Amino acid sequence: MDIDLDFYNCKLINLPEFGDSERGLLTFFQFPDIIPFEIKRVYFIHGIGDLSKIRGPHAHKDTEQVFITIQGESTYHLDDGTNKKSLVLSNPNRGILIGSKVWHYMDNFSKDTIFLVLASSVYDEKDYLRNYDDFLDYIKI
Ligand code: T46
Repeated sequence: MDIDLDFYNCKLINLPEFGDSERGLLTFFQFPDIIPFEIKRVYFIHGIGDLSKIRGPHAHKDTEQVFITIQGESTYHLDDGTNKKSLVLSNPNRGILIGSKVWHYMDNFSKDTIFLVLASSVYDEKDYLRNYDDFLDYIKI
């Protein structure tokens, strides 16, 4: 069951989990019933040596992404140009869908953090809004 995140273009997604603490847990995701877009790209962030650093910030014009903190902890900050929300993810059975046109960045990592990202498009720098004022102008269109 998805959990209402109550934030523009974003959603919390519960991933199915099978197994137990002896054999280990199996978690999966697939399109279309769990991930709401066809996955065109997967990347992951790991080896964060300086825990004061952030990833992002930026927004995407079209790309949607699901972030899963598969190990450790990370805080996800969301901003739709009017409202802001931050939430901590630390369980690999939960993902956050961050839709297009949402300014976002991640911080407060633990030293073992790995987060996996599923994206709806292949990498294209033209899809990025990396300047906050450009983002605000873009969402007015
Ligand atoms: C996001 C956060 C969490 C590629 O060549 N292919 C890719 O798929 C990606 C994601 C990046 N790159 C290259 C582009 C840059 O030269 O890897 C370098 C670092 O990427 P970037 O500067 O975009 O890193 P962040 O932390 O600003 O953002 C990345 C993702 O781009 C972004 O979508 O949400 O991680």
